[in-house]
Amino acid sequence: MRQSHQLPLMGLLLFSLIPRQQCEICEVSKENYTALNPLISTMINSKYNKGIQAANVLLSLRLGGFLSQSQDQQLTEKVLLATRSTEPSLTSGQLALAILAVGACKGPDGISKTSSELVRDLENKFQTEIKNMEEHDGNPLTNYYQLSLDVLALCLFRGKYSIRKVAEIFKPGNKNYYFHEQFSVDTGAMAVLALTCVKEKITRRQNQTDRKAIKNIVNHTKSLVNEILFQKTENGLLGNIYSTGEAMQALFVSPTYYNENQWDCQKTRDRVLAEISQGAFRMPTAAAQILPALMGKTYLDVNKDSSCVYGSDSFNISTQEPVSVTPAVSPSEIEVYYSVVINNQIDNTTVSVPNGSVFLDVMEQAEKENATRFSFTAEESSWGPYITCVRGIKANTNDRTYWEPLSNGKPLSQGAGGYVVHAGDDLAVRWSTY
Ligand code: CBY
Repeated sequence: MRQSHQLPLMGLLLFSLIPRQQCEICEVSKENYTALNPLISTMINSKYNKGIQAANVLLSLRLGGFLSQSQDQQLTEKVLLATRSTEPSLTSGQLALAILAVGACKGPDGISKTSSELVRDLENKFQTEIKNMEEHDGNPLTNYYQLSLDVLALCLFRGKYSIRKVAEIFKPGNKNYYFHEQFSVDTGAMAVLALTCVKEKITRRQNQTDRKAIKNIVNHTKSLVNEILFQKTENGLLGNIYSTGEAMQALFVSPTYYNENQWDCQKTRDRVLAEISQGAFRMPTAAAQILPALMGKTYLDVNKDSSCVYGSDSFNISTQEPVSVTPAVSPSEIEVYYSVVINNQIDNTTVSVPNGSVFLDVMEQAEKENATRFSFTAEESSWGPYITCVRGIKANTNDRTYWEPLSNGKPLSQGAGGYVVHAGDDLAVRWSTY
């Protein structure tokens, strides 16, 4: 064959060799980076009183290459200090996130002594999660989102875990993927990322005995990808706006498990961009979880580069204020109804709060007026306050119980610290099982 004929053929061959993954990722183009400004300024300008909450943000900004060297140093120190000082009380997923964040961009060999000690601690915490499942009807200490983070961090940073156990516990259909029988897209997405990491690692090892585990893991991943796609909404979101970022990452890493016509990545991306401009991501964790996907990155890229790319001055963020769409608090007061619902017993009251108040303010006001009937405690989570106990009754993961906040009979789609109440709202916290 003459060379001129060979060239197009070679081109065709090369084209067919380009991994399909390339076609599925639809990151925001450089010209549109300004659309990401609100996310980045929200993350950089937050205070992070509890340093561990900066882990998600550090991970995200590092993956995107948005930090200057000094910003990187500051955030890393914050995360490390918080991790070291609170390590025994950290949940497994919090520790896993800290390891991912601190180890990001360093490469698996570049991790410091501190990080490898943290990896050992994570191995223990993961074991404790599994032991809890064995002793409490399959319920982990935390949840499958955190167990997935654990496996991901152990897989990326040379931690020890049993591949067989992973293949066994992450079986699709397991109750831990569901809350109220509804598939949790966040949880499924994180599991896909973890399982993909494990699969890639054992495939490279070419160990005969791992064959069966690989087969199981591939099948689990396929099912989870299908469940995620099943939660695609009319407007392009995967689950809801807060699960979409991580679900996009899950779909980026598993392009061979679905057809091109099953997911319109551009539509999803454009919807997310529209929501950014509406202020949906004014919580740093929300911003942190959406940013990597918009940059075409996934948590599996955490140790792909051997050094961090530091942001240049062209990305000037410090001058910008975080987007705030909270309505200006006017001095006027509004009245809302508030009840505590325990089985069939309802205890209600009417409270008056300043216009612009959030659900938690209502709970505090009710408690102030009657501490016996409306006492409660909340813990600060990376998504804001999480209600742990009302009238002395405590949420417990061993029996899948929790306090469910409702507005006009519907579960809140945001936490108690984020949901702004309206005059006449019928608010409640209900003792529930998920
Ligand atoms: N992170 C975690 O461990 C949390 C994992 C997560 C799947 C998480 C959502 C997803 C994420 N990206 O972080 C999660 N929620 C879980 C596991 C849970 C359960 C917590 C108990 C357990 N087993 O660990 C539970 C009880 C089912 C739950 N979430 C309850 C709630 C309600 C708040 C309850 C309370 N007592 O305060 C609430 C408000 C829903 C409701 N009305 O009952 C809720 N969650 C919401 C809305 C959310 C979203 C937050 C969105 C926002 N803008 O505030 C969420 C992102 C998240 C946090 N939950 Co849960 C899901 C979503 O909408 N996409 C790891 C750790 C290291 O940070």
